Amino acid sequence: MDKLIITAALTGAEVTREQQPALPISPAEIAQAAWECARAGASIVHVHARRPDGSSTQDAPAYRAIIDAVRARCDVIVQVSTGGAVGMSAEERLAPVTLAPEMATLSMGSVNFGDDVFLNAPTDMQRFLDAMRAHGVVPEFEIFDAGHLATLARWMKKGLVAAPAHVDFVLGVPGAMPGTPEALMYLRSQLPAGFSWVVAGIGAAQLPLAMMAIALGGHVRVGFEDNIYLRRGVLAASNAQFVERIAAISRAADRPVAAPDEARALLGIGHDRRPQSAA
Ligand code: KMH
Ligand code: ZN
Repeated sequence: MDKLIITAALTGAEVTREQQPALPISPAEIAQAAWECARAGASIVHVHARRPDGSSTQDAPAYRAIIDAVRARCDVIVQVSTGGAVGMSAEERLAPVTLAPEMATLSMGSVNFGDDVFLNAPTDMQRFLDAMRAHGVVPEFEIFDAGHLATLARWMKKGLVAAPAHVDFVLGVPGAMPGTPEALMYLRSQLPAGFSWVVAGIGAAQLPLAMMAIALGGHVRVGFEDNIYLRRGVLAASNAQFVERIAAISRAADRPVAAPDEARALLGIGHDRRPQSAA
């Protein structure tokens, strides 16, 4: 089994300081959180940019400031969001990809998102993939629902994507696939050969699904974007607290945790992963 890659989703687009007082917002706060998480065993940080007032932005300079601040503190892989916040245009959401980060998320379809709709039109998704390829960015395909994995399979048939590639099962968003063991097992059963996967369980689903991933050979995403509570009714003090817990469970299960360069090797960062037909 590969070493465990832990992703820390530090900020997200929706969580507020009112809900989670330790939420990192400024580039310096995000860099501090990234450093703490890296020290605790994270090899990837998934980042969203915020304006000083806490509102979400996909502006390239805001992401530039975050990437530079993180780079100055540690060697963790910086994965930018192209999901942004609900209601943003594809144009807006694409901006951080122009900075050629090591990784970016690519949502594989539309889904209800609480009371909102997270819209991902097929033509926009294709545009995101093209932009990532053009800038040498490794995509993490975000799977919120079973149909999203079917879309990825169609992309494979068309020659747009080939193994090895990496997906994130985001489970427990109200309106999408539930954060249950059965949902994870189904998605895993449908994963194309040669793909790696990470699970991001939302809210109370975070810990049980993470433990399943450790046992099954998947990878784990934790952090305030997905969950603000360490346990029922107890807010986490930091993103790193989640990472520490997962690293301890994984080591106890005899599965060592990947360092950033080991995660780069596992994810093909620094290698050309385009299918031959697209190279
Ligand atoms: N904020 C969500 C609507 C991503 O980062 O790629 C989308 C999201 C996914 O967070
Ligand atoms: Zn995100």
